[in-house]
Amino acid sequence: MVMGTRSLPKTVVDMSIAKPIETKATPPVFNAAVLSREDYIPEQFVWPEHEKPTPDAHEELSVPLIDLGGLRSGDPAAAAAVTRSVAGACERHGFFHVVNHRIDAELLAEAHRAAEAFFAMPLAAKQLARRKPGESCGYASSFTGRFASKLPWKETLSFRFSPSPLAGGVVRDYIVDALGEDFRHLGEVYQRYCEAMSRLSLEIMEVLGLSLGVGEAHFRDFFEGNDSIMRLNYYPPCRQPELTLGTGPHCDPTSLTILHQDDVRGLQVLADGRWRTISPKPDAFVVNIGDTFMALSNGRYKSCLHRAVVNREVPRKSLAFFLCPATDRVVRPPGALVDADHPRAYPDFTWPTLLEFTQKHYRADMKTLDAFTSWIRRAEATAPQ
Ligand SMILES: O=C(O)CCC(=O)C(=O)O
Repeated sequence: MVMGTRSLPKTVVDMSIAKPIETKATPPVFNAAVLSREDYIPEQFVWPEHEKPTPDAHEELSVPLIDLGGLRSGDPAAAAAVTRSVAGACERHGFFHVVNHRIDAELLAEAHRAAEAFFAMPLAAKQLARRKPGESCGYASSFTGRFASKLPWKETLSFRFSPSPLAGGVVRDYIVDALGEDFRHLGEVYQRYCEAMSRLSLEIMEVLGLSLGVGEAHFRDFFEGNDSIMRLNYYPPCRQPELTLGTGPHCDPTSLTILHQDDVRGLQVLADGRWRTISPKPDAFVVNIGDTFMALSNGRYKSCLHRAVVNREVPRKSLAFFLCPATDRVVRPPGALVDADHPRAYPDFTWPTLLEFTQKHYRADMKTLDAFTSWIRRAEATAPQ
């Protein structure tokens, strides 16, 4: 996927915050079928001591369970309770569960089965959809990644989705183009799954708008023609899970993430200075705020550091839908969230610029938004008048 096609002004790159992230060293091929049976993992997958999984992180992070059915019931007391609890979670760490989401259980099961079937294929077959450098769409393993150290113990398949066919982002077509006619069914499954996720994310946007006091339509309208990303994560078992990570610590640069985990634990969130687990709940989606929504809320809602650990025994899968604005939408908080006590925390930007920043200049972490803000402000200050 080429989402961020606009070139950034290279002359104003501040190297103290925008580190070049391409590397010439050749990372090993991540062939899950082979690596998951090796007793010793290649050194590129060994994470530094301070980032290794912590044995005490099995403590559960308590996140509110948001019942969208209760909200739809029209009962004002139920609606007020939901928005209060969403606001509380988003101000603390940005994570919550949603249930009664109206996502068809058979579609969800089919999406997991399709992911399992894809990742079970031989490496050469998966590489037909291989992600190209600088793009965020396609099959990626450490072999195709941008880094040569702290490699994640996983494989992913990502694609773009937009509910506006004119914007491109038709999942079915992307999959058939990349993998061939035999994969039309896989394409159909994720086309339907992404359409359902897009509808659900707009419903959650209504809740977020209410919880921030700007009305249910504001963010829903903003994301109506979203240009989003879907990612299938597959974490093979690892004989030395205490040395590595499936997904390294990061904040999502996107707006809202809707994640469904299979029945294997692995998702951890850094809340109040400690890593804690969010265990799978088959009937629920894990939702979290990303950097772009943090900017839209003028910093009131948090985009929080999270990661995924792996285990010795079984593979783990997760399906992540990342809601992103249409590429020409200016990310700017509603006026009601800006006042003398709450001045603008971040400058205006568009999503492709932030995406390109995280793809080419900065490895997404908990400071992405601050680094991006300094970078934009510096660019503005040095731009010719
Ligand atoms: O697999 C998970 O539980 C987390 C995945 C994740 O954080 C990501 O794909 O960005």
